[in-house]
Amino acid sequence: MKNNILWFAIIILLISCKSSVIPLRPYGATPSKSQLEWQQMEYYMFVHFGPNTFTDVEWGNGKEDPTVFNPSDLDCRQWVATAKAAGMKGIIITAKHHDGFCLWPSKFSTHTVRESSWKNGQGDVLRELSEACKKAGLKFGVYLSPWDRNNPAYGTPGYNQVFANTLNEVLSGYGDVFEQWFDGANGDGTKRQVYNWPLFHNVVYKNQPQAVIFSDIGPGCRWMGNEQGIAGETNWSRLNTKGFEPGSKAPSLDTLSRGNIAGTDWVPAETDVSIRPGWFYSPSTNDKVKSVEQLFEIYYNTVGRNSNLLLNVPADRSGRIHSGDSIRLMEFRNSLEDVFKTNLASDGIVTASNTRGKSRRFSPINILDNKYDTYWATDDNIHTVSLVITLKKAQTFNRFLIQEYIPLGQRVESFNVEYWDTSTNSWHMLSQATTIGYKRILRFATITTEKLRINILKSLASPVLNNIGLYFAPELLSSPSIERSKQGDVSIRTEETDATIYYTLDGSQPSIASTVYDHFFALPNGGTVKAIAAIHNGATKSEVMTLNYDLSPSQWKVLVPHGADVAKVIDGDASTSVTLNLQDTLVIDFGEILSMKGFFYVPVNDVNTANLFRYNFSVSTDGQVWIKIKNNVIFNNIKNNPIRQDVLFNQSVRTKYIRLEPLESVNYVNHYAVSELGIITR
Ligand code: FUL
Repeated sequence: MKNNILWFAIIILLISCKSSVIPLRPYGATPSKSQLEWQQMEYYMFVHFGPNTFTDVEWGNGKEDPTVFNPSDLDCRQWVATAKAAGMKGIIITAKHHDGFCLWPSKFSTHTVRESSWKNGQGDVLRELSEACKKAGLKFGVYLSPWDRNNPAYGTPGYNQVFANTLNEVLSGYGDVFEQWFDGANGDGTKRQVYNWPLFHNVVYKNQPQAVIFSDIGPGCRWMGNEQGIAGETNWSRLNTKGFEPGSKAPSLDTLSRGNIAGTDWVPAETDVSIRPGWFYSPSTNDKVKSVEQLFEIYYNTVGRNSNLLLNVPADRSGRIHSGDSIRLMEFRNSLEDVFKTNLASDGIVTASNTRGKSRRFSPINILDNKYDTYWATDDNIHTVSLVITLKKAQTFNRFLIQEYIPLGQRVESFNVEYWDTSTNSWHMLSQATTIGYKRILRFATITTEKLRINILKSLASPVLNNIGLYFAPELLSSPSIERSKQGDVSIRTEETDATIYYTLDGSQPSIASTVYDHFFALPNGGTVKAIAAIHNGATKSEVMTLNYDLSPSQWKVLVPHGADVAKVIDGDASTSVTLNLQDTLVIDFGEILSMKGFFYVPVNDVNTANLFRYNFSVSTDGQVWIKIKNNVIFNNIKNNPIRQDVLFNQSVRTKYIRLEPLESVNYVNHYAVSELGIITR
């Protein structure tokens, strides 16, 4: 009896202790199960593939001959093996891009693999890829462009049902789809379609209820607002979507990159960016695959800023991922693993200035236990709080990783990290930042310390953190930069102190046996410059920087418009630009007759700038009689991806003058920007 009373008392005590901790309620909108799983994928592959791969354009017009699509050696298992070896968790394929060409034999189109020469019209890329993904345990996702430049119904209400049928066909025929990617592009201004988004979403929900729907505004995940691989430094996973639509009615680019602090819906960010300058494969970009250094920058600016990273690696004309891209991906993965394999804080002791209900369940030690679902939290009224991590011994690091437990919402608005300096016996600031979200990584100069303090400065509700890590990233030697003046003089620079620059002009890879750069050199007629920076006699080398030059504009003059500034368009310096009125035609005099294969336009590399979108282009040998080579054409995808645009002519033309007539800027405003205008003769 006595024993029973004792047990009863213990149970009552336990119950009362437990109930003294107020349950932790979610704050605001929270992720669904699929959104959480999706967020944990972090990094996956985009593959742009289709007729554009063979025609060397970024946007096909839908009139291309389907027989151009003819990969000689298509191997989706090779894509999957590459993605897997790169540490990616899935692949999203452009099943149908703006040209309307379907990579599967769709019943609802006559512009498909069935009409191509590939496998005598018997092939199905979606079948091969979905099966290869399944076999290798990678997730499979689908990009479908509602904008269709081939379908005759496009621009009429009937098209919505055609698109819904197409979507249904894909989502019911190829197994599980983790993400349905809807491109927001809607016509090139000539034909517009009012999309029936509820209809499209219902097709997804019916066939693939777990799929995360991507668009500018979700509902599953949102576009980050640029194609450069940079998420907002402040990045909320919440967004106000009411009253908005994908495409031109989407929230501002700034809002897309930052989210809304008090947003009503959970619409986390996904950043899509290509490993090459364009989205589709082009032989001309084989030497422009992003460097490991650039990929790291992208990783920190996306995954390290609460965004998933969708890295595009286009398949080439053989139907495989080009060796240059796959080698780069492996180099990147190895370096990434080297950095993040050991958490230098893992054996540290953590104390907090507040722990929810003083309960073990919410103890700060949970942030170092490597388990996703255990976390530290504070009492409800505590929004400003500090954590101190004392390491077993002093550690040297330059990366700080922190995670909020997002199943309970995103809460932290700002925080900083300090380190203990034993020489002064005081705390010093290491880094400060705003939001955390699923994952935040901070970079700073290498430091050695045994004590660290994390101060949550502002939070919308009691902070809930589940992970903290400290890492050391070896400094990479950055590639040199190469510039050529208007006169054609090339100079090469490095920001690395004590580094030597080596370069070649014959297309070969530079090494420490190549020419040492010590002075600018003349390259007025163009050529290929490849350079590296190296220290310690080549023991540490940067990646190769390559620049291809054509004729230098040394003798050229801008005839109209007038004004001193306008010479910036031919100064050989892409960092300078001029803004002209849309009425201002640009005429350049080469001073001699040249044989041109095409021209290039360098826009300002900023999505908010009014770059040129639609134009006419003419040539003349005497400045009187003009031949129009391009009439009312557009620079494809220049709004979202404002990079150099190379326009090749069907045949070479001999000319002394060129004339660029602007017709429309990307933002429909009355002016347009030009960084450089040049010619292609090689
Ligand atoms: C954009 C498209 O216009 C590009 O061609 C590319 O597919 C990119 C991922 O989305 O909206």
